[in-house]
Amino acid sequence: TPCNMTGYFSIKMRASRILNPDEPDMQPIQEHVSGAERIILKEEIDEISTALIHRAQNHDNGVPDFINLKIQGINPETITYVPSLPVYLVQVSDHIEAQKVCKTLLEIAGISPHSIDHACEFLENGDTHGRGLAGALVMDSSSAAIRNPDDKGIRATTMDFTPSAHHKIQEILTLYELSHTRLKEALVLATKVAYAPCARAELCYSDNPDYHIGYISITGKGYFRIPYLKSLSAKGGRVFFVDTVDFSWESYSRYIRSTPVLIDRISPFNR
Ligand code: PML
Ligand code: MG
Ligand code: MG
Repeated sequence: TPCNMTGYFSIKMRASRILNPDEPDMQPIQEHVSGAERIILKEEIDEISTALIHRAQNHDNGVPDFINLKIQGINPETITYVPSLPVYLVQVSDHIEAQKVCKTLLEIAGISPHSIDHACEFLENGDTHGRGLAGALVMDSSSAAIRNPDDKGIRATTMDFTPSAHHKIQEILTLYELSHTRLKEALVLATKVAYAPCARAELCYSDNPDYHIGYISITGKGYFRIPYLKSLSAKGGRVFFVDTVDFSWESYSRYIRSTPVLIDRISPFNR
């Protein structure tokens, strides 16, 4: 397209599986297997497409029978460039200590004790049906009111590092021996969410049963990575805390889902 002058493309992969293929009377149910996305340059399309399709077919959640790959040019005027949140590698020795640090950080971020309790409870036990949510819960920082208009979580998408910031983050992750963690993708998501209108903080426990590391991110402060944050039995997921005043679901959800955000500078890592 004529407006795609920076040459950036959004590439998104979703893989799912049909749950009830042998039930002729029932609508087939698509179960999510994996998803991933990047914002890349034209010359990377072949390589990244192959990598994402490979990823779709090699996930712990199982073998998909439906893979959707979407590639779309991005209008450069719509891109927001931001620095990554500074990363703090918090050192704790167990789950109790991790929970304590988590609550202190959220209080510093101005989240009410009521909202903190609700968020932790939700990530521990899931919704009223005991399910983890696909996507995030959006919660009022003071009243704990849920802002999602339906019972669906919201997924933050359309975000990445620029190629040079990507190179830099790989270098840092290698230096800190963190290349094999989920930090890189979590940092992109947390950074985008921290720059949303009315954003105040985020709490994340991995939804992967074997991964106990979680984080708290605070707008204007950083990404606080906390080992043992998630108890082994917790459902996991994400809560995005937002301010009451001037909050509009329409503009918030539009930003979270579709504003392209590129991290062009890597802020410091701190131990
Ligand atoms: C990390 O810092 O290692 C990432 C923690 C959260 C992982 C969330 C996920 O599983 O997607
Ligand atoms: Mg996951
Ligand atoms: Mg995830």
